Amino acid sequence: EHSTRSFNFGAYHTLDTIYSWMDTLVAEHPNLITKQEIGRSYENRPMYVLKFSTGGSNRPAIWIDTGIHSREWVSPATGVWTANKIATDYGTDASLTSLLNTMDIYLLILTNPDGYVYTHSNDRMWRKTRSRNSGSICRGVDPNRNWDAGFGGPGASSSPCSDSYRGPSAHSEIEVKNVVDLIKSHGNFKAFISVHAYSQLLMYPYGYTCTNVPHQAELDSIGRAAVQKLTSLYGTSYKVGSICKIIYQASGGSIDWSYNLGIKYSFAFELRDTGRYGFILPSNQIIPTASETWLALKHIMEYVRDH
Ligand code: ING
Ligand code: ZN
Repeated sequence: EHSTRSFNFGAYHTLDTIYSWMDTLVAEHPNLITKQEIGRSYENRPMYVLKFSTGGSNRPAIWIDTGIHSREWVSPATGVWTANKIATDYGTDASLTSLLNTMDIYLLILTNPDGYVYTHSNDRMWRKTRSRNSGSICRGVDPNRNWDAGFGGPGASSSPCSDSYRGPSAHSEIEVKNVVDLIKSHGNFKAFISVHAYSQLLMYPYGYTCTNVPHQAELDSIGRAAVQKLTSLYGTSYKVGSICKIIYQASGGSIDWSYNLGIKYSFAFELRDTGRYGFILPSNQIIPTASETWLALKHIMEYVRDH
């Protein structure tokens, strides 16, 4: 690809294609976007975060990650579309422009690069990382059960062969540790948004307990307003609630960790659909999914900017 204009946002792409497209996007928007390698995966693939910034130093920032679970292909596909949307709307969309005049956006599109490659080469339904587990022939850890938030509690497995294996210790997965280190060393993230599929949900903490977080009412009302905007585009229905109450108890999740670190505006999306196609969402739904999700993301980001 030699121009982001010729890139097909309505198709699923390999890691190599997404990584080279990122270089094109950065090259076309050098004053807005930089690419930072936050570390390497277990199999030594670089992990690239796109930083959207118009200046300043260590401005308050929004974190968005996609693709933490490798089979949830519409998530990184939405990440790619979203990166392009931010790049093209900056300077024309007044609200996004004002946001980027005071805040930075960090977007990690392929949070689980080894798993993503494996879903293309071996097993389309692979969810976890690809790390070796000592004493087991089964590979991989669920990277959304590996964070230091209720780690080891209910809603995660201690069995390496399980799809929800928590790993031997919190942050054992280098992919998780790389994100933890970046968030902590930056120290000025105001929102942390993790994008999964599928079920059409917008969730806030906690997953490891069904006890309400102190900011439950505020997060719930932000979530409901965000979903109202999402639904306004094509009528897609979403539910809003805490992870534990709306989907299931799950310990060691990323947004519980970010919330407990002090990042109040911590949310997780479950994108389309509700199960008809599930993880194998047809590619003609990528752009509609990303377009409606953008309205919700923008609502959350604008709220964070204004509070
Ligand atoms: N769902 C998420 C999972 O990791 C979730 C739900 C989100 C749990 C955030 C905990 C925190 O199970 C999918 N589809 O992966
Ligand atoms: Zn997931």
